[in-house]
Amino acid sequence: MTEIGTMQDLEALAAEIATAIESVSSLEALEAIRIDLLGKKGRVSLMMRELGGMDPEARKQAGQELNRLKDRIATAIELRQTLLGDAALNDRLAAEAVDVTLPSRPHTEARLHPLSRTIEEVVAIFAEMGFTVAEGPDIESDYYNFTALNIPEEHPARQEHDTFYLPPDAEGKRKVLRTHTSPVQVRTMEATEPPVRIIVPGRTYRSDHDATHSPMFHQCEGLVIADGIHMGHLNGCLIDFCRAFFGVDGLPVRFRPSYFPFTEPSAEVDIGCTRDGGGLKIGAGDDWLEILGSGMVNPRVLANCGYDPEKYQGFAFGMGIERIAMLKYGIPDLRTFYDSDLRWMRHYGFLPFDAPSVHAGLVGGSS
Ligand code: 2U9
Repeated sequence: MTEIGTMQDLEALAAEIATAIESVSSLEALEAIRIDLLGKKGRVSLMMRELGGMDPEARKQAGQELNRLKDRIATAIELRQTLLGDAALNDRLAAEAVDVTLPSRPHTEARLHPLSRTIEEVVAIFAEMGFTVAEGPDIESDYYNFTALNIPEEHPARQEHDTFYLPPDAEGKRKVLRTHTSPVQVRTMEATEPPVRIIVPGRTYRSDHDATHSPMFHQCEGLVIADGIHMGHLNGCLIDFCRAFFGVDGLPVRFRPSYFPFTEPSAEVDIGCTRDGGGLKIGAGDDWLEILGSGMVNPRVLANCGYDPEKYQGFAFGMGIERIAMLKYGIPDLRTFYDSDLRWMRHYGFLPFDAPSVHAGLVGGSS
């Protein structure tokens, strides 16, 4: 067993330790010194353990001395730790200095396509009126795309739709790329009981390609069915929609008689505008611009879908998304929607977190 040294020995030890601590130049080396002295098997800890074998008077004296030594060592280590820590931080700050004169990183924020934005806007307006969104397949049977909608074989509307047909299956039946989103309404009616209040945005296909037609385009259709629905409901709903979509409170809206096999009577919906020279101004003037097709659902279609036409009535409408997006955002050429041109997207695109809000004639409007 080692003897605890005299007070002079402890003083000498303290001085030696102080020198060692002051001359150490890294935090790691300082930690090694701390373990060597104060760790479980450290020199001072071992000396403390020897106190147990001493007589009480000597133990008291040596204990005080050792505790003082321990405190001095701990204080010296702490002081050195702070100094070395500060120095290390200063070194890092000097090495990692930010050069504020460097040019910024290139701007890579994405944009939302105007078609996606327009669909979001249309859906937001109808959602406010209590509609829910319904979707269905792009590839459809002849029945859902035509027959159920009162467009039988040899009906001239079949030619007007310029349909893309898929190769015939084993039974000789040819599926089609849907020419409108109406099959989704048929499927919804088959699957649910009235009341129905749905909006159906989606891709549609017609074999047509020029400055104002694309073989793939987007439609948004709507359907409302319940007991007692009449043309006044169609009127109010579509006037509110036009005013909210174009953001003009008193926007003139007119209903012009038309024909669709799936609605009877049918009406096309125009909004007031002015055309001066090449320009178009929506909202006022003595000219009209077609926006939507609409009508009361043909009783034959109700019956085809399993609803009793004596009990339920409804209205339906449809619009071309490209067309209303071009009008609202002043996009002159339909074909540019599908060019994937980033400069065009930077110009016509939308910031993705700028969600559409419903305005004019609905929430927050003054009408
Ligand atoms: C069911 C019953 C009725 C949907 C309707 C229109 C009028 C219409 C066109 C607008 C421009 C298509 O994109 S466009 O070429 N659509 O005019 N669509 S009523 O009527 C339905 C649909 C489903 C069961």
